[in-house]
Amino acid sequence: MLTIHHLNDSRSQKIVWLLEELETPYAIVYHQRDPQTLIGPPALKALHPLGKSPVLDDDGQLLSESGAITQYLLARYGHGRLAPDPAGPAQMRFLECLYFAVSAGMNPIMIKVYARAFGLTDSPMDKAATEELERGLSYLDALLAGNDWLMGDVFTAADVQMSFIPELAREVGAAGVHPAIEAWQARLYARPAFHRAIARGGPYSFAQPV
Ligand SMILES: N[C@@H](CCC(=O)N[C@@H](CS)C(=O)NCC(=O)O)C(=O)O
Repeated sequence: MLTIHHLNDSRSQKIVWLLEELETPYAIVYHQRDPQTLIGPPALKALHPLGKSPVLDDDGQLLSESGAITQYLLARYGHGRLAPDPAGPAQMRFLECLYFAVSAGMNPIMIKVYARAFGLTDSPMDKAATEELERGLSYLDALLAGNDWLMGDVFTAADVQMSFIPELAREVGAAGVHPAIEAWQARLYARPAFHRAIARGGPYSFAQPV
């Protein structure tokens, strides 16, 4: 049995969404952020040494890290769906997107989150992070220009994972103007599985569904 440990208003929403796209049965254990600090609750810290959400429980085995969870779900429950042929030409771009969404794409966002928390907004570090984030968003915008989805005309798990980057960029006040990203977001938020995931996962303030 699959269980997802889900923290409100967090990237674990992407895993709930992926599970809805895969139409795989799953249960949710809900965790709530501290309203002041936004930190996850002690139960989440006790669950896994990394103490972060999401955590996937598959028959008692725990997996942290949303990128790893995505790859695991695709390999174990995807049956070829929501991913390109691993031996085909789209695999390089797919892997790049999956990893960018949890590493280089998130790094400047997290720097800006910490800059805000520690009163360092507009510091040289914060400005450097804004520039780096803009470089990533411009790349994403270029990938999407003329395409419905990151892999072209096929929706994949990379679209789900990557959707967090422009959402968080907006949250830290550095989304810029990127028409292809905005058009892609409208397509993402129109997906029935996205709405089912919101219904099950709870309110998600980072998206502005159309
Ligand atoms: N690289 C990890 C990051 C996980 C992460 O930072 N999760 C945040 C929510 S988006 C969290 O658990 N925050 C609560 C806390 O740090 O206590 C992933 O992609 O899963």
